Amino acid sequence: MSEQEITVPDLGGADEVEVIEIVVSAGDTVEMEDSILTLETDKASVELPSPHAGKITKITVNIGDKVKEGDVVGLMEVNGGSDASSADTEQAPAAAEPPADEQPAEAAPQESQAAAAESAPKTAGARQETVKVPSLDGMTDVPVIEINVSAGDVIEVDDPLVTVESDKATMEIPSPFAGTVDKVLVAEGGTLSEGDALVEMTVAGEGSDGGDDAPADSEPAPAAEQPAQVESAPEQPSSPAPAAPTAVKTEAEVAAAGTKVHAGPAVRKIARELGADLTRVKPSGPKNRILKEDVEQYIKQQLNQAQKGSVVATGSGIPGVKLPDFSQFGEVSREAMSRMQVATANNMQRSWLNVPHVTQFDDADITELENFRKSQKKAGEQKGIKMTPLPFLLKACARVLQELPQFNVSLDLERKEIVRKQYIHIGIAVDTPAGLLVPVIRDVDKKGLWELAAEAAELAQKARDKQLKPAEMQGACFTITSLGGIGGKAFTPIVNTPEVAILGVSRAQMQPVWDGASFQPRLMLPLSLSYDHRAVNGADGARFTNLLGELLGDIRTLLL
Ligand code: CAO
Repeated sequence: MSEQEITVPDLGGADEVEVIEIVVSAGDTVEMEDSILTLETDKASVELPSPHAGKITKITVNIGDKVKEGDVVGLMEVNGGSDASSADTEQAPAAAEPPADEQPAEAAPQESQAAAAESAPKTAGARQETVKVPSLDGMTDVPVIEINVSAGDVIEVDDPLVTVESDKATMEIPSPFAGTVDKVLVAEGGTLSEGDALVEMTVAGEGSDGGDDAPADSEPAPAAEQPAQVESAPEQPSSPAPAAPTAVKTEAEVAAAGTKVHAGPAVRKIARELGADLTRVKPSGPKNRILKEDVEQYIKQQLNQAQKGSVVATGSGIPGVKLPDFSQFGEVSREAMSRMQVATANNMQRSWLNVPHVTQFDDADITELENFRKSQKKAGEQKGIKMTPLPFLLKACARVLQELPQFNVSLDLERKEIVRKQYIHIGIAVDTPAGLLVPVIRDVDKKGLWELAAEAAELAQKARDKQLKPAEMQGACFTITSLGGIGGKAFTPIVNTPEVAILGVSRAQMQPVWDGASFQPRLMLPLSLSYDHRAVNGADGARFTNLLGELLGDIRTLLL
């Protein structure tokens, strides 16, 4: 054992930085690279890692202190005899060290071996991966505003690696693999574009999320292979089929969930380990940063609550639902919800709690539409495309969105702005064995009925085969959820926020309709339009279904 000073390393040009978080205290045992402090400059927060493995004997700074390169921030007893070997190893120029995999194991200093083994625990089939930036929707040089992981972190698939912020959105880039972070290749304040290397990691071997069948490159796996996002997936936006994970988590998702939290990587790591949702933790640090103590306090509260009774938390200050012990009523069994089910549940609840829903009901007379559709059966057989009522609904809704653009918006309440979309992409809810998914058909207004029929069928099949890519589930302005092939008279679909409206379609039925002289048998299609009453008023809701009814009633008007 020898006592060593812990000093502030090179601060990349910054003169003085503020201590905003002290992660350890005297008596704590730490590993090399474990966080000791978090320091904050004007531009970024950085962690001060432990230079050795050992025991902290003293921390000589306080939160709020200003420190500069070389300042002593604490003392520690270093494990093993002389620490010179590790210090030498660390300070040796990188080029002088052979790459780890070329270094003969027996020649490596003991401490290096231990550190390597610990920072990258290997299981059978473990492999090295460089995670690269996925598609940023065409954006390049997007500033990195937060690094969410550090070397040595053990992470799961979809854990956020970094947060980037463009003019338009804040996005978290999730990990496509489970495993151990070996090296973070980006810095806060830097910029990223698609394909840039983010993180080097050791990916867990067979039997884990990042098994050998994981994709060889580091692009996010197709949705079906990726567990759904629980927080922002997803989350792509929420209901009715929001469960699909996304390559990056958008600001809307993050903001909708209140997930824009300020916390250093060490605190995030603790929160992950303890299963604490940081969006629910009350910050007490400077600039609303969440400190380690805040996470501990939150966990204590949760435990107290749990001891008082099993309560399903709903968030938003709404009292939870207390579950009884069901076994007192009869035999029960329990099974874990899939990640997709959890994500769908969260997204439904998020939308239901955030969006004041109103549902407008109406019927459209599709007698002529149906005659025309049936007349196209032969043509469809020749083309190998099945023409269902859905393409007509897509085309008619695209027209209504053009005529009533107040439905083609999202609300940005943080900035008190309405985001008007100059494109018409429509999501279609698809019922799959794994749950609801919403693939998106782009530029519906520019496509013909056959093209829409083919694309809808292809996307629905991909959804059922778990082959949809995250990009194929993003960007919808509006959603259609058709239960027409299944049944029912009407329902109240949940808006797929941040969209502001969704059309539910039930089963068409022959009905006697009064034409002023007699009842006529007409095929009536029930429409259920749910909308966000903050963005759309009731009169517009009725105008939407009126116009949709007119267009579906005489599809020649779609040509005008
Ligand atoms: N009224 C009467 N019949 C209808 C109809 C309607 N509104 N809509 C479709 N049909 C008919 C079709 O014409 C087809 O009949 P035929 O086989 O005789 O031609 C049959 O129902 C089955 O259609 P489909 O389901 O294969 O095709 P689709 O284009 O209508 O729908 C899709 C595609 C993906 C929307 C649908 O398969 C699906 O998954 N729907 C469920 C969506 C869902 O679960 N939403 C709930 C979300 S809210 O919780």
